[in-house]
Amino acid sequence: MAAISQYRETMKSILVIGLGLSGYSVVRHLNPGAARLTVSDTRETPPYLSSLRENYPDVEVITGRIPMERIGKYDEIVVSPGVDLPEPINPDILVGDIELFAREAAAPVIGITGSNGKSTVTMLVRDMLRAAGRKVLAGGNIGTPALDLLQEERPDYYVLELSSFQLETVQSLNLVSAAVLNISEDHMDRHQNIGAYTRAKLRIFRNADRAVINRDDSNLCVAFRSPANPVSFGLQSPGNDLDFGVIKERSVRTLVHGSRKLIREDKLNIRGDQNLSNVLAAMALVHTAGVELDSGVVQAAADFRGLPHRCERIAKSRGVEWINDSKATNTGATMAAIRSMRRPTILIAGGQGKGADFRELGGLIDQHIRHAILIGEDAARIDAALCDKTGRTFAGTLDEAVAIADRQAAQGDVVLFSPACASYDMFDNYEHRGEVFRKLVNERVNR
Ligand code: UMA
Ligand code: ADP
Repeated sequence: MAAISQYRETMKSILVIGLGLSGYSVVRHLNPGAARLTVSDTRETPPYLSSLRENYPDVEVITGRIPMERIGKYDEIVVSPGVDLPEPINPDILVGDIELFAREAAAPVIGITGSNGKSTVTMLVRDMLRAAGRKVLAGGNIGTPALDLLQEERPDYYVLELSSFQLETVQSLNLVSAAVLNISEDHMDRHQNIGAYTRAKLRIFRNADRAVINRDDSNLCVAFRSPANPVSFGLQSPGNDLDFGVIKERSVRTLVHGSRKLIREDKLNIRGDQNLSNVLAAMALVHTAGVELDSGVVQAAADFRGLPHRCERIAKSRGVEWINDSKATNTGATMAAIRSMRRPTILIAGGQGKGADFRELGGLIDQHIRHAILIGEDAARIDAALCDKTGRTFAGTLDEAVAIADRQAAQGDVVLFSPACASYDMFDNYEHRGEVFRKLVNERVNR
């Protein structure tokens, strides 16, 4: 007995903050037999509480605010992404799940961050590498916690979607190829300002072998100073043989790597300039990770059909197209969606604005939107960003918004549901919001 308690005394003591997907994956990874674990969560009933109690009854759980004096007692603190710490914690002992992953990953890792397009590019890269015959595991912010990937057989490549929150606490991540797709305001309720948010994103290039950067994004100029031998992508001709871009010949756009033509825009299944950028970024990542862009790999990009809730066409009825872009949880995504619409558009937007500045989006709505239907907690803030003559209606529920859109829409119009906001005021998450929209639209158009 004495030996066991002595052993426990010498075990590292670790505090895991947050008991959602990441926190629970950290517990599984750290294996409570090998470390003294405490898990804390400010929520009274965090998502994995009952699983933890059932599978790891010896792990101490603290719900509600953890007393600050206790925090100093741990050897290491593993914080879940997005958790607002009550006080700054010594950065030498503060890590996240991605840092733990980086310490153990035994295959090359490709990393993707940016304000928008991360999931799309992560899936494109996965599909392209698989088409090249490589074994690939993808995860991270996209939904499968990175640490869960370590439970599987070692792949040829890991592909990680990384959020600004996850990047804040990485030290030893050494990516074979890393991309920042774009920077526009997001999570302003959590980051001090856009500068702090950008700096968190740019941490992806620390120790990276190669950097992939969007040269169309003026917020990313500073990234070109990365020591990781940058390769750029953008929607104009690349102008050299290293970079990726687009050339236009007799009004047909073609994606190119230097002077090599890769594929025509009209051969791609996913549409809009934002997706052209995404495909170019994915190609640059695959190439810089050392995989040849042969015809099979390029075809995999062309075959990619896009993910649900991202400018997804869900119905066409009486000449009106309905588009579900529920994943647009910030203004940048909604602006990209509006710009990609080729027909008169009715927009449904609103939700929780996360402290965003809606002025630029407001200007674009004034220019391009036939009628705006505003929902959710921050509807009035979007309304305030519109000029007086832009038609708009407030709706109390999504059901009401869909009914108004149906009345407003004429043949040849598009109804675009692109909220520019988080969903938590009215829904469980963006997927729930998108599924509710899909159901409401189907009920309406199939009547
Ligand atoms: N929270 C508290 N108190 C706590 C712990 C959490 O209030 O003690 C709140 C915080 O606002 C926190 C939120 O709950 O941000 C979610 O925390 P969680 O521990 O439940 O989150 P996980 O289930 O671990 O999910 C996280 C990512 N969530 C966030 O970064 C907010 C998931 O990304 C990711 O898929 C998952 O890890 C696996 O890696 C989601 C997301 O919304 C999709 N990401 C943001 C985005 O894409 O914009 C960054
Ligand atoms: P993320 O994982 O960064 O949230 P997604 O691929 O899930 O990115 O797309 C989220 C939202 O951003 C969707 O509304 C989608 O239409 C939009 N989007 C996708 N790619 C881009 C891009 N390159 N620029 C701006 N918006 C984009």
